[in-house]
Amino acid sequence: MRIGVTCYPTVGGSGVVATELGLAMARRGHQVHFICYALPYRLGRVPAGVTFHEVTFPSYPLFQHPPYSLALASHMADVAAHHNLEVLHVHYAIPHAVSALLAKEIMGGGPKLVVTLHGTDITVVGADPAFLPVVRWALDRAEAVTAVSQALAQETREVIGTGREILVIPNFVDLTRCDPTLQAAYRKRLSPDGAPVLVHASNFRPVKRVLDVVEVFRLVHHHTPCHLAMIGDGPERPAAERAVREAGLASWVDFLGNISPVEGALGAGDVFLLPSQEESFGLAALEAMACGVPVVASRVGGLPELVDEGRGGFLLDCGDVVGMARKVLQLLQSPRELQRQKKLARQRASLFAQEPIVDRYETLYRQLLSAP
Ligand code: GMT
Repeated sequence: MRIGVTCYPTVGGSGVVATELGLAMARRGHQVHFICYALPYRLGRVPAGVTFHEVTFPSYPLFQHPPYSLALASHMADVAAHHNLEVLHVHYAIPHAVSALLAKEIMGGGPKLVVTLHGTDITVVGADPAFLPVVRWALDRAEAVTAVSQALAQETREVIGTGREILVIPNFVDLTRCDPTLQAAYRKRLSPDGAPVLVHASNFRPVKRVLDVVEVFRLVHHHTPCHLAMIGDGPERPAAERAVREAGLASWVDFLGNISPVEGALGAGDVFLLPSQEESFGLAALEAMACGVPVVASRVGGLPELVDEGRGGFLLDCGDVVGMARKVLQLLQSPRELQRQKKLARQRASLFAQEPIVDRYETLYRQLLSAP
């Protein structure tokens, strides 16, 4: 098949899923064309079967807000026509789904459109009256809409008010990305004294509640010496750094920024913390579990579909930092139980292994192409 893919190329779960899916399709012999404003960060060296098309647009003094959606639509139409694309798969509805529909209109048909919803494109941005009508319009017209969890599909029906079919295809993980040598190197760096390591990874946006991460860590550290690795970057990082300093814990915490590959530091942890306010799926938690790191997270969105309570992960109410700290302490204070949970985390993650889930997208593409 000839497949176009559009996603945000920045560090983040939707871009990771889009890129890994596109790469997996290319390994299966399909022609994959990424159409984005920059090279997706997971793409690295562009392999055989994959082509990257950069969306560029001129600046003009009149454009206080550059009309990226229009440039993207033009680019999509051009690439789709020139490479005879059969499927255009866009990740994150805004503005990609709308640009894709415009491209199809320009072409008078064009490729079948698949829109994958990732979370905040519905729950935060899509729900905003500034975008809601255009998101509903686009979802109702795409040939297929998928969501990364049942919770997100349900929320889409409620928030967007669409009655259309939404296929749930969970996110996946490549279990072979874990690298024990790299993990051991990170472990030495993060914990030279051998004390346990808590780890968090996110885009440090307000919904991730990184201050809760720091507070859970502070409470745990009060009872037992331990380290904290903070992976990622974003608007809440300065506040988190300040909180760590004010708690007098700076020498116990490493802010690692956006590192690649992420699995080295993730896998060096004993417990992964994800106290988010919203999480349609929680890809970072799945990546941690795949490296054998049990998760303590909030019971929100799609996390209960990923975390099997008590078997490699634990869910608490959002904001319950005391409960989260208690859970982490229980794990750290019982080395045998911690080892058992590490094994269970890896087992649970294997249910989200890449290839069977890529099969489901491939089947969807084929069904769309064989439909009249
Ligand atoms: O948090 C965001 O807005 C970023 C977004 C993304 O582009 O990575 O994250 C969402 O998509 C991920 C991949 O499907 C999910 O694992 C995250 O749970 C989801 N984030 C939220 O729902 C807050």
